Amino acid sequence: MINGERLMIYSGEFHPFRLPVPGLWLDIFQKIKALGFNTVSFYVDWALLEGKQGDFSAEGVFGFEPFFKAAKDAGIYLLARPGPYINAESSGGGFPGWIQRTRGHIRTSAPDFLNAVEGYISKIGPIMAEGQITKGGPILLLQPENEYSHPEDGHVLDKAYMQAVEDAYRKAGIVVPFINNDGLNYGYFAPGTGLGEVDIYGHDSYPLGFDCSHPYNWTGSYFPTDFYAVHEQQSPSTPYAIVEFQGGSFDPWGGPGYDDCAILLNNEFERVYYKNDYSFGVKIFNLYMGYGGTNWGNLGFAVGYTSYDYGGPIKEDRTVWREKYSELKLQANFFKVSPGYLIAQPHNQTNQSEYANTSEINVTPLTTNLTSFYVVRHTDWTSTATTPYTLRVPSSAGNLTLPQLGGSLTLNGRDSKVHVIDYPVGSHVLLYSTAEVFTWTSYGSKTTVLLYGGPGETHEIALETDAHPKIIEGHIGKSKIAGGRLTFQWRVSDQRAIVDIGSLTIYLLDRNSAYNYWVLDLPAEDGSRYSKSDPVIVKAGYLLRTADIKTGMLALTGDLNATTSFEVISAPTKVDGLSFNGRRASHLEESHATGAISAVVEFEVPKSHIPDLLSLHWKTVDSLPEIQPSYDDSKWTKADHTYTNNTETRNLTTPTSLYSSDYGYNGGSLIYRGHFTANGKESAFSIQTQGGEGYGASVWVGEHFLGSWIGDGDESHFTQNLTLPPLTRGKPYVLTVLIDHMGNEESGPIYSDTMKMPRGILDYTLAGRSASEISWKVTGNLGGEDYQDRVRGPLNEGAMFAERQGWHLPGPPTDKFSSGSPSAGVSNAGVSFYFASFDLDMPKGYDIPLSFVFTNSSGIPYRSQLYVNGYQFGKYINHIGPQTAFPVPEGILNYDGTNYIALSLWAMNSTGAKVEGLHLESTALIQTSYGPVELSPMPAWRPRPDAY
Ligand code: IPT
Repeated sequence: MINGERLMIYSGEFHPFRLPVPGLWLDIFQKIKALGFNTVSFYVDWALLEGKQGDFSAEGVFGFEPFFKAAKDAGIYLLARPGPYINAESSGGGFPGWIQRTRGHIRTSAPDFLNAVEGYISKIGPIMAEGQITKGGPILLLQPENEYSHPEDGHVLDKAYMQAVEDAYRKAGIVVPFINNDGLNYGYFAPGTGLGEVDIYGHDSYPLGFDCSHPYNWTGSYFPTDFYAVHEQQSPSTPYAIVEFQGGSFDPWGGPGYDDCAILLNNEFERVYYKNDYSFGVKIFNLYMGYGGTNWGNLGFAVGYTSYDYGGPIKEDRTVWREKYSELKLQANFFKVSPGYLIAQPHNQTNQSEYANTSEINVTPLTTNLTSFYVVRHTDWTSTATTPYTLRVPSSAGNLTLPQLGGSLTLNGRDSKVHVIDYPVGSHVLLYSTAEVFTWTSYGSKTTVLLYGGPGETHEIALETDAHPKIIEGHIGKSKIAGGRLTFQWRVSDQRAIVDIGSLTIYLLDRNSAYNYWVLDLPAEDGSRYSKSDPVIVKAGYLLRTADIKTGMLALTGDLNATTSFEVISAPTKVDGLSFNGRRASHLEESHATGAISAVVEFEVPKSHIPDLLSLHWKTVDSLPEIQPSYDDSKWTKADHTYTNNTETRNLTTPTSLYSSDYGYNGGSLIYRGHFTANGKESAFSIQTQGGEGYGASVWVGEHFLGSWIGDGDESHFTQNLTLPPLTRGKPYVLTVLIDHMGNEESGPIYSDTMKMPRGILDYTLAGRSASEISWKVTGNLGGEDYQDRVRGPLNEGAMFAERQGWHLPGPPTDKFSSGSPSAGVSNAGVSFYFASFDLDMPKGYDIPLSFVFTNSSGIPYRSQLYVNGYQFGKYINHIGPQTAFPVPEGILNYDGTNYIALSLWAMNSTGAKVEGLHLESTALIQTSYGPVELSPMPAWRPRPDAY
């Protein structure tokens, strides 16, 4: 119950830290709200807030107050998931790199780890507490930890740790219920289980897994059939909650790409798998992800690349034209108007042959004293067959075989339906509808119902009435009026039909047309968009965001991608005027038949100019001065610790630790310098490095390039056996090792401590010499955990010279640099940086998302980082991929001013590399009410006197 109202929590996941533009948060919330969802679930990434232990900061793009405000403005509740652990394909699963230095097992009550956790919660807890609904904020629920479920073999869960996390949140002022996210329905921490128990039990489920390379293949997936039965055993007193259900998938380095994930987890997946979840009576339902976003600035874990599009309903560029977005609108709206669902008794999925006339069809009922819901799917849920069936179900009018007027229903391929029996709509009751209910409204004496079906399907409804049907538009098929009951059939086509039956108006739509209808809450009197008040239904096009009615004028806001005809289908009060995005529609039509008003809104193609990147005036600098004899590393960190705490995943095998986190370097890239004096007999150098999946490493002795491990996307560590050139006896030499740090691993299984897998040099041998004869220095980002850029956070910068100088920031001192384009590139192994700036003057009133696109015909091994106004928004690996297009949101890009880009080019073999093609591309042209988008803070370059 929320403020006295019983709600199904219908939620999508969205991570503000993956869209570092607070000015766009409302955009995402509105796009989720427009689906009929009421909630968003979000993680907090500890690693971005406490880059150094005790130095916590949640300001600017990492702030929460604007996130809470945007949620409230949209009328969205929040489920807060602040960790400490989140997983989430984030570096370290959300644990800061310095956690690698704790001695005890992570995710246990080991004192130094718990101390770190309590320190964090003492900071994040009060921030979350301020956002709770009890203080007028949007937060309804809080999830402590995440999937605290999988102990390593030979261990048990440390329940005292879970309890300590909860205690810390309560101490910080959290009063809303705790919900957990069990890593499948194991029943851990359900109410009544003692230490660590939560208020509401919940679990996650990803039945199709995370391999998008066979996007049409559903076999091998698991298909849950017992979720409700298990829930009744585990947590009968709490609403059934799936805290993460699969909404897409992540994709690894070298993977097939997110468009394939969007196919694997498409609208058909939503229909079959989500409806299966409804058959279990799920009441708290969160889809992971609703909007994925971007792993900008090294925040991701090693396995994943920059895009976190996730194949979700809202694409990374914030567009909403994936069909899976529209499908969700049909489903979520149904539950908004079906309160019976919340009290319905789910039935067992087995033994359901009694309801359908064929065993190919599985039917699961949910029943109440009045209404029942029948969830229909193929028994073989992967089936693509077209299966005719009839349904035999009990009703208030006795047992019925549907359809009643002959013929059969059909299930077309990967589909699932919810058929309703004795379903109230206003003061009417549908005896049944085989077509699915999208929504209905009831105002005064008039009730409007929207039903939909798949193309070509036959559907049938019946209701008790004496009224004769009046066809207002289109046509229907067979009908029958007898004994006070009206029954009629129709065949679904893209020609809609409208039927009046007394005070009831029924719209018969095909699914594709239904996608164009929007159900919008009107604000309550106090302006709140949490309004449970009566919505308007409007047929429009691409997106509607908000609706208001004042003195007969319906004011809509939203987005268009084409000239669109608007039609007001239902409104609680009389509407005789219409405005869209503040402009009044001049030519209103009023339908004689329905009384609905309509208007056409023109899409106007704006003038816009997108600069040609490669023809900009580029400047370049060498960014590997470290290999030059004159280079001075006296300010570097000495890698001289003979001891490390970090022995969970391997024992230290070098004389001093060369683990980057032991020296405070936790992301981006790493450079090591190993000093030794030659005896002239060294012939081979072998070195084992570890940077995480997708990483690579290059090694020099002096200026002489020894070789690279270019990486293959899979290996997280590698041993290079390198041949040395003749060295001169008695002469000092420096080995320079550049390692890509791809982010830390996650730490799912408890006691595995995989997050502690070190980054840097694991081991080395200089043939004929003892290891201790090399003395090492190390650097990562300038300052390490005392990071320089407080605005863009602790992980945005790496070890490269130009980064340490801060030249990736806006306005670098390019007058000192030479001219040179990334398309010319370099002819040796090494690192160069390229700088350019350009102005944008994008038209107001439009959303024109832009991507930076690399085009290369060669597979030459190189790595590139793209900085836009100082934010690292791309890590491109030419020979691994798959990502070539890097969306950068407005707000990071200045659409009305100057933009600075910096590009690193790490050529990994001795013949060099070049960026053959790089261009800016717009991925959509949308006329919108949204904007202007406030720029994220983007402080410019200032000299860094301590940089080396
Ligand atoms: C689940 C995590 O809770 C979530 O953070 C994310 O990592 C997701 O997986 C995959 O995208 S864990 C579940 C797959 C066992």
